[in-house]
Amino acid sequence: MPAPGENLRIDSARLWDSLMAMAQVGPGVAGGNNRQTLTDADAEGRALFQSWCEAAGMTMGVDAMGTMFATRAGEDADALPVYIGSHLDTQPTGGKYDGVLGVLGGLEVIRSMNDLGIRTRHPIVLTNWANEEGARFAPAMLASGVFAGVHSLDYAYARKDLDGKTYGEELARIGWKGGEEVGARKMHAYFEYHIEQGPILEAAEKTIGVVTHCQGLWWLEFTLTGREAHTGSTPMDMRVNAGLAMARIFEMVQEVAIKAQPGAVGGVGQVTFTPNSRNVLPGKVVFTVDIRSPDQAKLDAMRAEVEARAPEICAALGVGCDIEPVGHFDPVTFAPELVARVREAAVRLGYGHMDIISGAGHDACWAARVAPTTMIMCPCVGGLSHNEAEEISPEWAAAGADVLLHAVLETAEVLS
Ligand code: HGY
Ligand code: MN
Ligand code: MN
Repeated sequence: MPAPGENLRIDSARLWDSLMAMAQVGPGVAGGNNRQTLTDADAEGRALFQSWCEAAGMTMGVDAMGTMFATRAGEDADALPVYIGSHLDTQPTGGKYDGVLGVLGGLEVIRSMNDLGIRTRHPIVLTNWANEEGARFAPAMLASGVFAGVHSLDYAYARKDLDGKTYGEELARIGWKGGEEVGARKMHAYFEYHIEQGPILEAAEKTIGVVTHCQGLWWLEFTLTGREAHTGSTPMDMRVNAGLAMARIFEMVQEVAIKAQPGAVGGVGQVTFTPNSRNVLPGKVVFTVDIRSPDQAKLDAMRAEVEARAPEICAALGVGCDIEPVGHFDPVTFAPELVARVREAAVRLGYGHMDIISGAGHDACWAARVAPTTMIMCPCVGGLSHNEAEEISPEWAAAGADVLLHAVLETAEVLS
């Protein structure tokens, strides 16, 4: 299969225009986006994406988790499709590019193929995975996890947001509960293009990240039980202070992650106090510890230490401690033959590149369980992501989409 010519490139201006148009849907309060999964803003973004796919001559399928699959026909209808995917849902204070660049970069690949009249043997399917972020309904990568057989559909439908609404109810409410069986689709290969969400590529002045692996993750949900009491009139030696236990556990998680350097992270992004009143000691504190490492043994050891030490911290304060794993995947190794194809495309196109391990989790982590999978990354300014100030350059956006175009064409087998 001859490689595409080095001059074969996407339309950078059209890609950037699409990114800016999608950024208008579910705007944040500081220039980013709040297009959380299964909200009305998500529904609006889905409709816009579908209109663009249909204008590009694609046909849309939707599965029972709400994941969208837009198909560009191949010449051999029996050939398994080459999938391109990522996600349009965002964090509450998300950026304009996390996930969106991969979906709209894939759309630009299709648009460029249409402009050039390129025919491929394999069909190509562009995917918008539902609920990648896990911000509203934990865990992250929920829909791709059901697709890969990691979660059941019933488990996913029952996941609740902080208001007690379930995934299944909200999916039906926005009208995006599709009829396709989740996971029935088979893939020839899967490519995901994504911003790095970290500082490595920008610091190394490399335009393309050739993603060889993704670090593993545990999300451990803690429920601490104290005793509600007056913050003013309750003597210090009479307190059953779940908030203090939480603080000591945060400090311990930080210590465990620092001790596990290099190649480990640990922290907490979400806490809820009950009753969450300024002058009432919390009766209940719920938070999720997020620990990650590309090293399996290190990841398991961090989890074991956190789960051993937290109950001791709580016992010393008379606080109840319940720990429930609510998210997990082991470190992922992407398909070497696809990784090599991405690297060769970057060289052919003249883009500075380096091998990189993904710090963030992606739907590709679950796709890798069911098909040869790899990722392409571009830098982001200051390594900042999951922040409304997330920023990339049009040149970075286009470079990764060029590499995606080449890797997808080589894999889908160009006929003309
Ligand atoms: O949590 C993650 O790594 C991804 O942003 N869902
Ligand atoms: Mn993402
Ligand atoms: Mn994200």
